[in-house]
Amino acid sequence: MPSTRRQFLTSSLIMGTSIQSVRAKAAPGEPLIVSTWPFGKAGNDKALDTLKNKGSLLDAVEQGIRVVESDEKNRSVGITGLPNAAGVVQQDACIMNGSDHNAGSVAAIEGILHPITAARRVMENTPHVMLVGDGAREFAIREGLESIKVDSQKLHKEWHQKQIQLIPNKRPKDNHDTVALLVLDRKGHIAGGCSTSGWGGKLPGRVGDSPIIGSGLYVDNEVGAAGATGLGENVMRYCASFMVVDYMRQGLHPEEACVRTIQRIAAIDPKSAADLHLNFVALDKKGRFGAAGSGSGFQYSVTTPNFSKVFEGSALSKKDIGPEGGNTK
Ligand code: SD4
Repeated sequence: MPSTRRQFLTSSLIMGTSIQSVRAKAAPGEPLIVSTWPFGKAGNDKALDTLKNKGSLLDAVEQGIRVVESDEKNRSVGITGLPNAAGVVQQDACIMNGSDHNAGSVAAIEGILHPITAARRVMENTPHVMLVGDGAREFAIREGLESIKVDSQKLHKEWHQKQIQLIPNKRPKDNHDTVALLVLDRKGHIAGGCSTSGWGGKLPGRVGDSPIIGSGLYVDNEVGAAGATGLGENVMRYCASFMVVDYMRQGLHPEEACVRTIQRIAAIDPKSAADLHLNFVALDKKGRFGAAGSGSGFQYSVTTPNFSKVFEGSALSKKDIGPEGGNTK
């Protein structure tokens, strides 16, 4: 696509579909919390309360995500999340701190109630960034984190398998969703985290984008932060959250950075727009925020001391992305 058309498309998307978020921003010096999906809002509110009660930036991220992980009605985050093809819930989570670029993550962890806390402990109590599988579970238990016997999950195997099956080309519509939660504090420092049970029906051992720094989450204290939800395979192959932050570094508004990232991926990827399943949220150092999805219906939650509400992200249709869902170059 010629760059003028691309520019027009980007600006018309921003002006047309998500004007609220483009105009809105946090007041200077006020905290800002942005998370994926309407279910992130309860997490945002908790994160804001944590900051108000003198919790640290990382406390705000962790406590906010714990609220979403604790919601027993949530079928995509926490221990009640979607199982893999063997009927077992394997969770992924990460946390990243902008000021020192520290990060921690756990992947394919089983039976731990708060993977976000496990990720934070990896960051703070080990020399590593990422622990996976049994090693991650054993570490979390040694750290004293709440756990259930993995066998008790397997008891629910039948129930879980009725909920979801591994049918690669016919994925049920609502078989996924990650909470990615980003926080900008009063001092202008930024941190973020992610937690998910991942793509429902995934192969046992499959790890998605959410615990991978730069893919499901990226934080740069000089610029902003971004988080992803959607089909992790399409996020990981592009380090997509890093890409969103990089567009913001070049001066783009967070919403525009999310749109550009989807367009860039769609230009390379042969899949149709609808099959990309890409959604991003972002905030920048100036207190601006935004989001975009490769299809319609991506909602996200934004909280400041003045408001806490759900916004619509810019929706890129097949037409917006280009013929065959790609090749907009
Ligand atoms: C994954 N990105 O495991 C996660 C799942 C998700 O919306 O966010 N779905 O691929």
